[in-house]
Amino acid sequence: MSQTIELAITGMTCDHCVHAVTEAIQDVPGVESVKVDLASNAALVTAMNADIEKILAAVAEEGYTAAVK
Ligand SMILES: [Cu+2]
Repeated sequence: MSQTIELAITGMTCDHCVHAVTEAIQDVPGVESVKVDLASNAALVTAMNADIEKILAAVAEEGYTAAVK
């Protein structure tokens, strides 16, 4: 079943960052949707059997830090 994961993202400063984080998370297998919000430094991810560690690693690869809220 699909789950909703709330992430706190640190390091984002502009829309480019939002785009980079969105793309990185979207590429993780199982991820269905991503909504990244710059103002609250948060990401709402809907995923089906996705590996959360992989989502966190994908964000880290882009140079940002993600943590499950
Ligand atoms: Cu930026």
